[in-house]
Amino acid sequence: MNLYALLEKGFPKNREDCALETSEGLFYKWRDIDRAAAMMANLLKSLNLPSGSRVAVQVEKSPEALFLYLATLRAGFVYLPLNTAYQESEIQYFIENAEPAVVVCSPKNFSWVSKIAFKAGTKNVFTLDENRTGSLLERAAHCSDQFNTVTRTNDDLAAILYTSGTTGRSKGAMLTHGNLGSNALVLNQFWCWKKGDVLLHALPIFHVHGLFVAAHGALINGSKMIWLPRLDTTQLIKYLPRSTVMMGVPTFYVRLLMDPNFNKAVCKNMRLFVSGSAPLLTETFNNFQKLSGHTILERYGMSETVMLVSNPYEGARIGGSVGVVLPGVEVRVVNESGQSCGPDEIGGIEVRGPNIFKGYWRMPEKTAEEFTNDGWFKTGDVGRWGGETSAGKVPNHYLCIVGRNKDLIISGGYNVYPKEIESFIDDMDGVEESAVIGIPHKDFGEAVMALVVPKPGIKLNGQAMIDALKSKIANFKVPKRVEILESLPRNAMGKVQKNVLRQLYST
Ligand code: MLC
Ligand code: AMP
Repeated sequence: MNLYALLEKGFPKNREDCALETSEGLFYKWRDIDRAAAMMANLLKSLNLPSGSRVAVQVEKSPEALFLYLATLRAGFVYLPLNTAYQESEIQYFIENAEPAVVVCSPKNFSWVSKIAFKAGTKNVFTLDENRTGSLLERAAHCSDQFNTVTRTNDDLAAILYTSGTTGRSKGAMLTHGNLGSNALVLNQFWCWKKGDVLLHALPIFHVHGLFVAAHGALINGSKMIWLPRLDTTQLIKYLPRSTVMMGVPTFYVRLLMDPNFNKAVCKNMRLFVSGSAPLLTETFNNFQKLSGHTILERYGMSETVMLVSNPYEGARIGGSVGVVLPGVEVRVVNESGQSCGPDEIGGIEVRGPNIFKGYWRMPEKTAEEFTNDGWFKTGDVGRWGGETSAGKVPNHYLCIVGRNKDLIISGGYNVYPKEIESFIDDMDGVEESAVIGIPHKDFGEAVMALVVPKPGIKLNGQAMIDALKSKIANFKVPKRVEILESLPRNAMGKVQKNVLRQLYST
């Protein structure tokens, strides 16, 4: 079934009800969503695109950006969201790799994005601004507001999400209508979405968390969303009293705790705070419980799988554990010989289920590598069933994430692969070699740090390197700290000892 049709089944009978309220004081009804998605779907249809065409979108968060996503589903094309922080070289890679038939960008980026897109063979480049202007809406305004949602099977592609690669460039995770629909239905039940729920939405909508977990959650339940362009704790505190559900990365909770205006009264109508995308510190979990009276529900998932494991809505939510396996999903923790680990034994996390992606876009070999012979997807995360956390004994059917066997940094919920940053640094003048590591950061959980060795006789300036990187890569990937070293520590095999560096710079 087309995912849009599934979501639409949850829309309230009365399409005059408010579906979306913005911090600018705009109100959108369910009927407005339906009409806007129909007009944009008609525009896409009028372009006579081949089946399976990708619609790549790099725009600021706005209600219209959400409607564009829904229109793409409705018209049966494949949505490809791109982080607004991505810069030229990053966008060039995604467009060349995905070969989208349509690119939608912010008007301010049109000149360089369109150049890249036209060069890569894209025929249609539209603009969309956060203030409801741009050529996409101008063109859609001439289209009919009636559209028969295109039939799609569960196996048809709905979206491609690029996730950074451990070795090379990013890989496009192909998610189907069935992957996303099954997960939306499971979460609707598991988190006990109710009539009258209001979702406070402040996450970006170019990732799984903001788009597929949060927005789908509200849409499939016919629940109103309060739509904030970004995380701003003053705005959260303003709207929390009128909300019942909020989802955020751990930084959301760290920042709320630091705000003197955050208290129990602000949360009086809330029933659920969800955290995910990065580890939630037990300290944040406990302090939030004390200050707000609410127990954060932590869950675990990834771009390739959507949601896998969650603390229960009813039942114990345990700090330091990501909870129990979601209905319909299978999770196993395996040791190096591929055998299932017993309780308290650490191993690689592997998963199976209707929510697991179809594979990486045009990378059959990479896809094959990431699946076991018996069809389990290797997450690259390391965990254990049960065991002890600082909160005490964890039941054996609860999963704890203890680390990653992929060289990945998660900063404020965004993934950064050290190899990518190292290659940018190594290309800079005067650099002999570099090592990029994650160091603890009180706001972002982890922060990117670079250790750089200059070429003989060259003096490098760390701050100048940071400034230069800012114009090349997305800001969240730019190291917060650069240290210049004479050499990098290496083991007997000549491999850089990142664990030694992490220990050295972790305080
Ligand atoms: C912004 N900066 C970051 C950053 N976000 N640096 C490191 N990590 C981040 N996440 C940069 C800014 O550009 C700025 O740089 C400086 O850090 C301070 O910025 P800020 O104004 O404090 O940041 P802010 O705009 O408030 O953004 C922080 C944030 C945001 C945490 C709210 O990053 C965010 O919304 N993260 C959510 C990511 C997310 O949705 N992840 C889900 C992935 S899906 P300078 O140099 O200009 O000072 C997934 C699967 C799953 O993982 O399980 O959900
Ligand atoms: P992404 O590739 O952006 O989808 O990020 C997915 C990764 O985020 C997972 O593989 C985990 O490493 C991490 N992750 C998501 N949720 C959690 C969580 N609750 N605790 C720890 N790590 C998490």
